[in-house]
Amino acid sequence: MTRPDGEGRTQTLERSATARPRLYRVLLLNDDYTPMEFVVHVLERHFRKAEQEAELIMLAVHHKGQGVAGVYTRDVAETKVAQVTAEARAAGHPLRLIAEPEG
Ligand code: TYC
Repeated sequence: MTRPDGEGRTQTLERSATARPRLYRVLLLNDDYTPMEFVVHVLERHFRKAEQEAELIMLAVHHKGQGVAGVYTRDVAETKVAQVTAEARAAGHPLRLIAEPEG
Protein backbone atom coordinates (compact mmCIF):
# COMPACT_ATOMS: atom_id res chain seq x y z
CA MET A 1 0.00 0.00 0.00
CA THR A 2 1.30 3.54 -0.73
CA ARG A 3 0.33 7.01 0.54
CA PRO A 4 1.68 10.55 0.14
CA ASP A 5 3.86 11.59 3.11
CA GLY A 6 2.87 15.28 2.84
CA GLU A 7 6.32 16.35 1.59
CA GLY A 8 6.11 15.24 -2.01
CA ARG A 9 7.26 11.68 -1.35
CA THR A 10 5.31 8.46 -1.43
CA GLN A 11 5.59 6.17 1.58
CA THR A 12 5.30 2.43 1.22
CA LEU A 13 3.43 0.78 4.10
CA GLU A 14 4.02 -2.87 4.92
CA ARG A 15 1.14 -5.28 5.19
CA SER A 16 1.27 -8.41 7.31
CA ALA A 17 -0.75 -10.51 4.87
CA THR A 18 -0.89 -10.63 1.08
CA ALA A 19 -3.85 -8.61 -0.17
CA ARG A 20 -6.45 -10.74 -1.93
CA PRO A 21 -9.08 -9.39 -4.31
CA ARG A 22 -12.66 -9.41 -3.04
CA LEU A 23 -14.59 -12.37 -4.43
CA TYR A 24 -18.11 -12.36 -5.84
CA ARG A 25 -20.68 -15.15 -5.91
CA VAL A 26 -22.61 -15.59 -9.15
CA LEU A 27 -26.12 -16.60 -8.08
CA LEU A 28 -28.59 -18.35 -10.35
CA LEU A 29 -32.21 -17.39 -9.70
CA ASN A 30 -35.15 -19.70 -10.28
CA ASP A 31 -37.99 -18.90 -12.68
CA ASP A 32 -40.93 -20.90 -14.02
CA TYR A 33 -39.98 -20.95 -17.71
CA THR A 34 -36.28 -21.56 -18.36
CA PRO A 35 -35.90 -25.24 -19.31
CA MET A 36 -33.96 -27.37 -16.84
CA GLU A 37 -31.67 -28.58 -19.67
CA PHE A 38 -30.71 -25.00 -20.50
CA VAL A 39 -29.68 -24.30 -16.89
CA VAL A 40 -27.61 -27.50 -16.83
CA HIS A 41 -25.98 -26.45 -20.11
CA VAL A 42 -25.11 -23.03 -18.61
CA LEU A 43 -23.55 -24.62 -15.53
CA GLU A 44 -21.47 -26.99 -17.66
CA ARG A 45 -20.30 -24.53 -20.32
CA HIS A 46 -19.97 -21.27 -18.41
CA PHE A 47 -19.26 -22.49 -14.88
CA ARG A 48 -17.27 -25.66 -15.73
CA LYS A 49 -19.41 -28.03 -13.69
CA ALA A 50 -19.51 -31.76 -14.40
CA GLU A 51 -22.93 -33.03 -15.55
CA GLN A 52 -23.95 -34.55 -12.20
CA GLU A 53 -22.99 -31.46 -10.21
CA ALA A 54 -24.70 -29.21 -12.76
CA GLU A 55 -27.92 -31.23 -12.34
CA LEU A 56 -27.69 -31.02 -8.53
CA ILE A 57 -27.15 -27.25 -8.57
CA MET A 58 -29.99 -26.73 -11.08
CA LEU A 59 -32.39 -28.81 -8.93
CA ALA A 60 -31.33 -26.96 -5.76
CA VAL A 61 -32.10 -23.64 -7.48
CA HIS A 62 -35.42 -25.01 -8.77
CA HIS A 63 -36.47 -26.02 -5.23
CA LYS A 64 -34.88 -23.28 -3.09
CA GLY A 65 -35.12 -20.25 -5.40
CA GLN A 66 -31.43 -19.52 -5.85
CA GLY A 67 -28.00 -21.09 -5.71
CA VAL A 68 -24.31 -20.43 -6.29
CA ALA A 69 -23.05 -21.13 -9.83
CA GLY A 70 -19.46 -20.06 -9.03
CA VAL A 71 -17.18 -17.64 -7.17
CA TYR A 72 -14.87 -15.25 -9.05
CA THR A 73 -13.17 -11.89 -8.97
CA ARG A 74 -15.53 -9.00 -9.72
CA ASP A 75 -14.66 -8.63 -13.42
CA VAL A 76 -15.04 -12.34 -14.15
CA ALA A 77 -18.29 -12.60 -12.16
CA GLU A 78 -19.84 -9.62 -13.95
CA THR A 79 -18.72 -10.90 -17.36
CA LYS A 80 -20.31 -14.29 -16.68
CA VAL A 81 -23.58 -12.63 -15.64
CA ALA A 82 -23.58 -10.58 -18.87
CA GLN A 83 -22.63 -13.47 -21.17
CA VAL A 84 -25.11 -15.97 -19.72
CA THR A 85 -27.92 -13.40 -19.60
CA ALA A 86 -27.28 -12.58 -23.28
CA GLU A 87 -27.26 -16.27 -24.23
CA ALA A 88 -30.49 -16.90 -22.30
CA ARG A 89 -32.28 -13.94 -23.95
CA ALA A 90 -31.07 -15.01 -27.40
CA ALA A 91 -32.61 -18.43 -26.71
CA GLY A 92 -35.85 -16.82 -25.47
CA HIS A 93 -35.44 -17.72 -21.77
CA PRO A 94 -35.97 -15.38 -18.78
CA LEU A 95 -33.10 -16.86 -16.72
CA ARG A 96 -31.63 -14.34 -14.25
CA LEU A 97 -28.24 -14.27 -12.54
CA ILE A 98 -26.67 -11.78 -10.17
CA ALA A 99 -23.15 -11.21 -8.80
CA GLU A 100 -22.85 -10.40 -5.08
CA PRO A 101 -19.79 -9.83 -2.91
CA GLU A 102 -18.79 -12.70 -0.63
CA GLY A 103 -18.60 -12.26 3.10
N1 TYC B 1 -37.86 -23.82 -12.60
C1 TYC B 1 -37.45 -24.14 -13.96
C2 TYC B 1 -38.40 -25.15 -14.57
O1 TYC B 1 -39.19 -25.75 -13.85
C3 TYC B 1 -36.02 -24.69 -13.99
C4 TYC B 1 -35.00 -23.70 -13.53
C5 TYC B 1 -34.00 -24.08 -12.67
C6 TYC B 1 -35.02 -22.37 -13.99
C7 TYC B 1 -33.02 -23.17 -12.24
C8 TYC B 1 -34.05 -21.46 -13.58
O2 TYC B 1 -32.07 -20.97 -12.32
C9 TYC B 1 -33.04 -21.86 -12.71
N2 TYC B 1 -38.33 -25.35 -15.88
